[in-house]
Amino acid sequence: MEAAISKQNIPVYTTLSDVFGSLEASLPHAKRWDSLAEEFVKRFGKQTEYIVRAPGRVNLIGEHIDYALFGVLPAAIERDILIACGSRSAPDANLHAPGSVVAENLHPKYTRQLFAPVLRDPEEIGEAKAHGERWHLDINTKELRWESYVKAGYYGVLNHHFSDGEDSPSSVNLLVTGSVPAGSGLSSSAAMVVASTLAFLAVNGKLEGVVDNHGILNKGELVQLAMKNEKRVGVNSGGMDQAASIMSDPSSALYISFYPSLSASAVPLPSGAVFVCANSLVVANKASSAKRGYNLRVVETLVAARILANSLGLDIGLKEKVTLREVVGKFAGEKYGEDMGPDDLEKVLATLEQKLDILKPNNRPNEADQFGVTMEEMVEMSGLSENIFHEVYLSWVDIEATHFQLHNRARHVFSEARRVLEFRRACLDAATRSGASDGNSDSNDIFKNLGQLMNDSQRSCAMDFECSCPELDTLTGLATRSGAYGSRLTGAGWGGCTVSLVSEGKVKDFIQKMKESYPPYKDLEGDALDEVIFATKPGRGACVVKLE
Ligand code: NG1
Ligand code: MG
Repeated sequence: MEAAISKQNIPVYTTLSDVFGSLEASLPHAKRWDSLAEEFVKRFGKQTEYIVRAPGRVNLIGEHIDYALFGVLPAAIERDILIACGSRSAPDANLHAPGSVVAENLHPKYTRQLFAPVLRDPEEIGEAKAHGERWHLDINTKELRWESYVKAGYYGVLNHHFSDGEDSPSSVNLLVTGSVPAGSGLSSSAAMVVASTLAFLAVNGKLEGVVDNHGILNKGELVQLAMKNEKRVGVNSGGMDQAASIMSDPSSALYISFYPSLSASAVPLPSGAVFVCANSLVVANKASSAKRGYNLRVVETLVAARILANSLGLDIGLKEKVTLREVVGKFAGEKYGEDMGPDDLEKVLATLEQKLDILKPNNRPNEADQFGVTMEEMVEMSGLSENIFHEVYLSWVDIEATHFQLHNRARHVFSEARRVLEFRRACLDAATRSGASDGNSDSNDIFKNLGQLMNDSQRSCAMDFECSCPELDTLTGLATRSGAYGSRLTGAGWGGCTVSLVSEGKVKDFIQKMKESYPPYKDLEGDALDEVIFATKPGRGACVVKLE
C-alpha cells in the first residue's frame, strides 16, 4: 500500500528533465527554469546547486476554518515560486557572519537583500530560550516585504538544525522568481515560505527527517516546519496553504484535516469540472488591514470555542486556546472516539449548530447579528478573569475592534465545515459512480450540487464572516450570471481571487463574458487577461532539484 501522503518523502530530482516529466510541463516552464539558472550564474559567478519549487494553491471550499482545525479542500495550482540557491564559499567583507544570505529576485520591484542571522547567547535569550530559539533574524511584520518570507523560511531551519550553536549554517546565495500573483488569495506567501524553507534545508544538507532523523524529510514534517515559519511574518494562519503547496497531486484536490493530527487524502474532481480563478484586482494587504481582520477572526473563533465549551460543560484548561474542532471532538468524543469519520462529524456539527445562541449577548439577542458583543461582555462570557483573558487571547495580537461577532463567526465555521464534508462526499460519490458505469450522465446534477455549496460558502463568508468585499461580491455574482455553477472568494478574502466552477466546454465563453462584464477586465487582452482570469487544474506539490 502507498504510504499516507504526509509520510511520503519530498521528491528530490537530479535533472531538470525529470522534473519536467513529473510536471508534465511544456516549453514555457523549461524556459523559466533555464533562465533562472542562467541568471544565477550571471549574478553570483557560479552554478546554482539546487532549484526548489513550491506552488500556490486555490482553495475550492473551506474558508477560515483551518485555524479552527476543521478540514479544507484546496489544490495546488501550476503557478509557483522557484528558488535557485547555492552556498557562498568566499563571503564578501560585509557578510562574513555564518549563515549570511544574499537574496535576489528576478522581479525588479523586489530589491537585493543582504542579511545574517544572530546566534544568541543561551544566558541572554530569556523568553526566546523557552521556545528553544537561539537564532534570530529581524523580520519586519509591520510592512509587507518580500524578503520577510525568505527569512521566515530560514528561521525554522536555523532553529531546528543549528540550535546547539556548534555547527555553523552555510552562507547562501539565492535567486527567486515567482508566477503566483501576490496578495491574490492564491497563497504566494506560503509558496515563498515553503520554497525558502526547502532552499535553506537543501543548501545546508538538511533534507533528512526533521523529526525522526532518518531518510529524506517527509511531507508532513515539512508542512509543520513551514506552518511555524509562516507565522513569523505576523499572521496567525492555519496550515491549509503550506499543506496544499507541499502535498498536492495532479490527480485530485486534497482534503486536509488538522485534527486529531495533520492528514491529507485525495479527492478526485468530477470529470469535466474546471475551476476558474478570477482576480478582483483588489490587493489583500496582509501587512495591514487584512492582517488585522485575519487575526481578529482567529481571536473571535477561539473565544467562541471557549464559551461554547463552557456551556457544554467541557473541561478546558484555564490557559488552553481550545479550537472549535477540539470542542466538537471533546463533545462527541465518548460516542465516536477521536477519529470521528466525516459522516459522524457532519451529524455532530448539525447538532452543535443549534447551540450557538449562547454566543449572542444575553440582554440584546435581537441586535446580536448586527453589533456583536463588547470586550467587557466577551470577557464575562468567557468565565475568565480580565487578566487571564488578556494573556490567553489578546497578548499575541494587535486588535483594535470594540465589538466581536462571536455568534456569526462560529456559525460560519460550523456551516462551512459541513459544506466541505458535503463537497467531498459529492466528489467521492461521483467518482464511484463514474467508475461503475454511465460516465457523465449525471454531471449536471453534480455540478449544480457543488456550485450551490460554493455559492452558500460565499454568502456565509460575506454575511457571517465578513471577509468578502464589494469587488468580490460583484465578481462572484457576475460569474454565476456568466455560466458558472457556483463562485466564491478563495483564500483569506478582503480582495484577491474568486474561484468558479465551470463545465469544460463553457470555459472560453465564460472568460469572455467575464471580460466584458467586470469593468477592470475590459481593456485587457492576451497575456494581460490570462494573468487575471485563468482555468486551473490540480497541480503537483513542492519538489527539490539537486543539480550536479
Ligand atoms: P491566504 O490569504 O490565501 O494566504 C489565508 C491563510 C490560510 C487560511 C485562509 C482562509 C495564511 C498564510 N494563510 O490564506 O491558512 O486560513 O486565509 O481560509 O495566512
Ligand atoms: Mg498567504
